[in-house]
Amino acid sequence: PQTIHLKDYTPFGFEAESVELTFRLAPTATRVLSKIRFLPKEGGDGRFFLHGEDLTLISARIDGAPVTPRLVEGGLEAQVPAEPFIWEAEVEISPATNTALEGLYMSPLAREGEAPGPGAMYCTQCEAEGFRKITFYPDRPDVMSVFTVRIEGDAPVMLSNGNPVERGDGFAVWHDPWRKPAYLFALVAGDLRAHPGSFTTMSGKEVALNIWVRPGPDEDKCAFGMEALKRSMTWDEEVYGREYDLDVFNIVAVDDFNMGAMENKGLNVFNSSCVLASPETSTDMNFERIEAIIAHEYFHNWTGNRITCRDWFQLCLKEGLTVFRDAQFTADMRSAPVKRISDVIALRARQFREDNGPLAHPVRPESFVEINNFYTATVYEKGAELIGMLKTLVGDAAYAKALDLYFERHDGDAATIEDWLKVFEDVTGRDLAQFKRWYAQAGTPRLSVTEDFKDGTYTLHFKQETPPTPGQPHKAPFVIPIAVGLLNPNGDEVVPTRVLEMTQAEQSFSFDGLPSKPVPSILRDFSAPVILERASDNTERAFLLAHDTDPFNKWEAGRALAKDVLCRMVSEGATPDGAYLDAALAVLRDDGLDPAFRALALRLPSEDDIAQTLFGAGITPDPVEIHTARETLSQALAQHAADTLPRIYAAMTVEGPYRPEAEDAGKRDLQGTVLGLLSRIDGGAQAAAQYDAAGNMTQQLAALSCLLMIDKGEPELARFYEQWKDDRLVIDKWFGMQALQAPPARAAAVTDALTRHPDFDFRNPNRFRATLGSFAANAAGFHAADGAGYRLLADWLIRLDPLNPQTTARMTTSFETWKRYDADRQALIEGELRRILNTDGLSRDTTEMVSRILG
Ligand code: B3K
Ligand code: ZN
Repeated sequence: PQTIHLKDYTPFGFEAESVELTFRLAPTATRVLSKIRFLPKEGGDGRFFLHGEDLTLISARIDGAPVTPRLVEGGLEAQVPAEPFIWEAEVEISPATNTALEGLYMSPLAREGEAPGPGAMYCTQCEAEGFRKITFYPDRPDVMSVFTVRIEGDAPVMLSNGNPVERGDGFAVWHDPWRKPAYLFALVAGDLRAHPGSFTTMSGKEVALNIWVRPGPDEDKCAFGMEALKRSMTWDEEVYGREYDLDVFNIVAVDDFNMGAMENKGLNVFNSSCVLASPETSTDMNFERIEAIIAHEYFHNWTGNRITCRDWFQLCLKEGLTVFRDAQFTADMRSAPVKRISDVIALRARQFREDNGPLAHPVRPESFVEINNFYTATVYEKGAELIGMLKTLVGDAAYAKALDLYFERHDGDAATIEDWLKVFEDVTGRDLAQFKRWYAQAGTPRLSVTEDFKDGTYTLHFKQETPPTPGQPHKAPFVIPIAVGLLNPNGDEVVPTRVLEMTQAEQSFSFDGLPSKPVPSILRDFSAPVILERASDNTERAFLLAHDTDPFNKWEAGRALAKDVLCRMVSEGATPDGAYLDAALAVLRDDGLDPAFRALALRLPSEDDIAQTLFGAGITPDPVEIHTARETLSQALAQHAADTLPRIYAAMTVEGPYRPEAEDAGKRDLQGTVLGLLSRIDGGAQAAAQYDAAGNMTQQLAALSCLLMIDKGEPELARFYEQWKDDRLVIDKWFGMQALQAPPARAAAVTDALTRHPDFDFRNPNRFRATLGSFAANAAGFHAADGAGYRLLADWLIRLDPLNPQTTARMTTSFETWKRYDADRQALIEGELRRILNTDGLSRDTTEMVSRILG
């Protein structure tokens, strides 16, 4: 397979002035007619190449005269005039047999060899390079055009981008006035029902909003998504001054989808798990995630659609910025500290893991084989961290000005990271050359710090070092904003938060006029995505947990304490540390703290996090020992807090009807945490009672999870299935929790049995991820010493790859940490990776991923 390089970028030689598409829908023989007006560009090389994949070319014409283009690898070439011309083509495609869920496909997927069911809908996914599976086209984001789409078929609802123009018997016509790249194209057709809404924009324009679902129970699960959409629209007007720009905004829920959702212009397509919600079937976490994803896709209308990317190397231009914006939105809607802490937990779990393994790559990669493999935590989440650092460095006012300038200067453009940084340079007069290294150098910087105190002056000495990553042995220093505050020994803040700007490999910062040696609170609000290394002890950590005024660092102190205790339990056979148990109990009892914060502070670091930390400290982690240590510490905390648990459990009861709001959700979260501890001492009595009484999915699932945790819950699992067997999103949870929570020694067998369940359709990405993805997240089970876990996952990846390369490739990342483990486990994993790689006809997607993981 061919490697594409950023440095090879060249513009396309033609302008695509307008695109007219006609779809004649038929499950296995859809005809797509295209009519495109191309203008040769000044200085272009005249080479006319159109991408195309899995297309049957029926006919082609240039200016009305039939032509026979040359079919080449990945597309076609034709001789074209030096003047503007009209290209026409007719192709045939087969949506009903498209299991890759890229291009035009049908959902639910038809059983093999059968026709799609009567409820099946047509649906598209084009980002990144799926449009070339629909028709021949210059399928690259810098080719933007105005699309008119005519859909012919018998579906009651037929949608595309933009505004509706005409609707008649058996056809619908849509026109999108905004120039857009092909990856934002979308078409949906089927028997769908709308949950309608409307929004009046800041300039008084009415926008018709719809969430489209299949007829039936889903119709009652749209209200929350609709409200979240309206709140997103208001927020983007108020905070970024961005107004919506079409007469309609449509969202469609689809069951078969490779990711969360897609921001197609005016026609967002959502994985049904990321838009449908009801109190009975969705957890608080589901509600929060749905709200965030709806906001994210909506925000893309300006950061992604109105201003798009020049090429796919610039992906973080739209994704990092849009993740940053949706995080700001969630912080405003809910609790800012809780959102920040949750995001950092996720960043460390996914991005630090990626950045410290064989798949490490810069936020702006320099080469790829398959771009779908680069929709990563690094591009998205680290990309968002870079925006946050930039905002910290230039300040809020300059950030706002720079964004205004960005929208003004680049509206309608396919832009680059250089364009993005330039608006900040122009607004602030700052040189951002060093900052740009964050986009180019991979790896998580280690920031170590030592201190001294003399004559009232307190000095922090920082040193930064970024380990080598694939293809990048040496790194130049980054500019790192380090937010610092100082506390005196009584716990009062003596120096409020100040941002230190570190630019050198080693650098010191002093604070004078201090009566006594302070306790530093460093990297407040997690002001940079680095690993902070500082010799500290558990007394100081407990002190910060009790006194730090920065909520993030307050939580961080508790987490560092727990991690230190767990690591010593694993590596030195230490027993649960009293300092930790006392500190945790104090947090639990502190009614002055937000319940959601208390829940976060009581959650132990994940097993994977501990494995990563041990490995970083030069210790080979044993997943089973880590699991045991974590269980032991939880058990000790349960006993230590035994007298307090019933009181807190009762105090966190939420009265009245279910509301997904942060305040109620926080109480339920803490109550669930307490229930977990209680279950370790009451044999599951309270959890069983909660299960029976639960009136919402949050509490029902929390209770079931507590029972599974203590290896009980067999009857509840059966009842759960009976109750929910007709709701596929709830049944995903049923599959997921069994695979995730199975005791390590039985996890592979339990998961294997789940894959034989009649409801396991491995071609549905949600079900596949719920089962195999959850299993791989069951660290001790997945890493069972006999290798059964590795084999099970590899078997299923090999089976899924020919049908759905994208989801297969994504899930190979379960193996990305293999070099952390002992020689036996490494050999077992390497064996499975090689078995996957040697599979005949392995997709380009999976080949690239497995090769990179093997290194
Ligand atoms: N832009 C899409 C992701 C497309 C993934 C293609 N493999 C969703 C999002 O980030 O909003
Ligand atoms: Zn996005």
